[in-house]
Amino acid sequence: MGYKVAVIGATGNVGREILQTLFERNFPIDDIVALASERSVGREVSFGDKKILKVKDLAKFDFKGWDIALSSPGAKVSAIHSPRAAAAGCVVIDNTSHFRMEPDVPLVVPEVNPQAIAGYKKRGIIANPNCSTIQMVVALKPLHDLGKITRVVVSTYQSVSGGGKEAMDELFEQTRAIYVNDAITPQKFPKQIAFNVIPQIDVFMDDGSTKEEWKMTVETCKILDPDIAVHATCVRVPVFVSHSESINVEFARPVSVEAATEALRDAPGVVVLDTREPGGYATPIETTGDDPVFVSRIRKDPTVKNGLSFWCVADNLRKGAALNAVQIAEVLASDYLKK
Ligand code: 2RA
Repeated sequence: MGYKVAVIGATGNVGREILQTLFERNFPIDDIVALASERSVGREVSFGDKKILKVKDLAKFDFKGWDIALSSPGAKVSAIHSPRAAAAGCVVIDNTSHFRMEPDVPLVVPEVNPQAIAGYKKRGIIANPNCSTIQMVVALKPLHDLGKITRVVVSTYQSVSGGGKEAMDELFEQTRAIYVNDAITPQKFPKQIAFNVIPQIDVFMDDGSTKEEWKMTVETCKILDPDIAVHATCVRVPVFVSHSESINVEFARPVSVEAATEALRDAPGVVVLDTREPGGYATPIETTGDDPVFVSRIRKDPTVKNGLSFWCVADNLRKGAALNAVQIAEVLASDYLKK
């Protein structure tokens, strides 16, 4: 016996990846529906190799009798429809930023805080964290268990797919325009993204940081430990898929490179790729389409008392979004909504 599953925002980058991930992981499904805004109604999306789903109108959909919704439309759409689905008895795994910091909504990365899933009973909603946070906390968790992390300084190199399909099209179009000498007018990004890097993701906050940077700080504290200080600089780079991060960690206790490497090798969801020779590290190209969080370049930071630095790469559409949401659904199904 399986579940009745709704995928909201089914035509977007993450929605399509959720459908693919549910299929690949053989999630027990009795019925599946693809939902999106009115303008996408009737469009077709694939569920696995053989099944095509015709998109239905989210605004008119009645969630009564549906078990789980995996939702990734915009935050404003989620604000309306996630509580509506939850009120009808359908547990929502919400991939937008809207509910993440609400105290009665669990924010979950299954490798880090699966116990928090139980909190879904309060609102019927579980929030999926931001992509850049997810991959970082998967790597930080075994290190925190080892030496108690006190401070993290992270710089990100985020792919354009984090900004949606239009952002990917903009990188493609700008790259083409440069080769044929056409004019470039940035639209989705604040500056030219092709052959460039942009130190701004999301809007600016009052303190000069951006909202993406703020998310990395507050979400890490909510998921992993409220006492960890996190300072982030988030940068968009002309890469289509997979985010990279340079992460510097300070511990309460000394942690050797060997112990950190061993803990990371043993950690769920982490693959260590670190041979200290040319090419002996992960890059976005070869991690795209893969599930794990890849960790490379693990080394001592001799400028602080107990410091380590490392490099971390993951497919932002999979572990950073769809896979994490499906993993939450798997725990929900096996531990809370048994059929
Ligand atoms: C980005 N983190 O990469 C965002 C997507 N959630 O733009």
